[in-house]
Amino acid sequence: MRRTLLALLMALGVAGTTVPASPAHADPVGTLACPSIPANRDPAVTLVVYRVARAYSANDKVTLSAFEAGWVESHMNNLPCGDKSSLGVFQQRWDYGWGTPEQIMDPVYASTQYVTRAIVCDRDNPGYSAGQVAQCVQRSGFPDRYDQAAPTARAQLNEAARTHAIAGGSHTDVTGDGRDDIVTFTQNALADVYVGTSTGGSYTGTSAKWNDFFSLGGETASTGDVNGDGRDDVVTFAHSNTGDVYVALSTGTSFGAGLKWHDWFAPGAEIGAVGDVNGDGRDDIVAFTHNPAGDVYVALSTGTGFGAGLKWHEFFSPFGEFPALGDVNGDGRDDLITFTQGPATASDVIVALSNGSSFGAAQKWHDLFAVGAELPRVGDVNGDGRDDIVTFTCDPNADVYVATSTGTGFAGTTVKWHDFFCLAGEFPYLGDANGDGTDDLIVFTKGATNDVHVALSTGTGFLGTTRWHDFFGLNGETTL
Ligand SMILES: [Ca+2]
Ligand SMILES: [Ca+2]
Ligand SMILES: [Ca+2]
Ligand SMILES: [Ca+2]
Repeated sequence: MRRTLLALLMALGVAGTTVPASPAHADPVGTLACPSIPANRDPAVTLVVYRVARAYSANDKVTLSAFEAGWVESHMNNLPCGDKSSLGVFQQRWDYGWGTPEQIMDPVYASTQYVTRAIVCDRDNPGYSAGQVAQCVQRSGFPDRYDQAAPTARAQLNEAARTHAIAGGSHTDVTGDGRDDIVTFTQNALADVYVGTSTGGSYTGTSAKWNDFFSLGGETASTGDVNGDGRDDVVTFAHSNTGDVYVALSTGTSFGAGLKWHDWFAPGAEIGAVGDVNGDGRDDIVAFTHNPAGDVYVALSTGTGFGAGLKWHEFFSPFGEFPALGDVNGDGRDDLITFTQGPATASDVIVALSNGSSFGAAQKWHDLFAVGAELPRVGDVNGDGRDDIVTFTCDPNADVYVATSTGTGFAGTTVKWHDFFCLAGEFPYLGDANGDGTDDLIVFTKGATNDVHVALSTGTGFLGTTRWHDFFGLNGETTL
């Protein structure tokens, strides 16, 4: 995409990397009118817009305004063309100071330009509607179109938020002492990574920065032991135009420099995940295309990089489902799990077991779990070596349900293991916080308090909730 655009501009006599301070004349060269605009959104673009807005802590109105503007300008597509010199999802003009054509064609850059300006517009004009904020940034000749797009924009915002929330679980023992720690990625312009290390009864370290430039807005940040030294490392999927995957290895007290371990994996709106699918002790990367094709690709870790991406399954976790990885049968290899997340009549949990070189046939392991908007997670809560499934309602009931793996299915329907954990807006996760071999509940409250609460597993339930950290994982950060 980038090279094509640049070549076109060069052919038209424009140096793609040189931006004049002001338009050379009324009808600048380098214009490519769009023959047509796609009828529907590109989910890769909506996800980036959502993630960038979130990383900058944009409020709901500003985020909605970005979806209204993107829908009106491009139907949420990264257009390499437009009216006059307009380009990209927001149809920004390189000859009016929005950046170089290459920058504008990077959806992360374009979204950052939009969002940072919209935040200022909203702050200066608190009475504005979302559409008026969009107009304040876009300065369109058709100012009313943005608010008219509100219903479409809201639906796409909700869809992107849902996709963004797919994080089934990953190991976070970055010090390698057997206790899972907590990690937060700011994913804003600073792109810092902070760690709170478990003492077994609390997390220590406030502002303990382990890396100062890793995982930008729009990327998927995850964790796992990719080199098999017993310490969990950080991994980020760039998606976007590049499909790069970067790793920063844990030294036990910090994460080293970000290194590119793959240059084309989980591009666009694909879902990236980290787990050891061939059971060699090194975590690998998995990409769910998460589209109607539902393909699943794997790139195995060599200890210093990820090998070629190979298809390990033909149809698993299509769009709308919640994919995850976990060793559900306890053979040391991570398997595929998907939560269909329909209504109560269609909330199945499907598994495909790893044989070390591919994933087998899909099997239904539960037929009523993680209904609708619940947040499912995968982890070994009873310590038998097989990963179980946990779901958080994250609503005023704040219930936590568990179904434990038998090795051939998940047992237990509406079995509540905790009845007050994770409210709306909070982010739940699993990890063995005290290192006793059972995964415990962790929740990042964010909001005004930024607390981290833990409820330890007894193997048959979770104990009362206690605060393990009082300032970790702010709004907009990715916490694991
Ligand atoms: Ca490691
Ligand atoms: Ca492996
Ligand atoms: Ca397995
Ligand atoms: Ca535990």
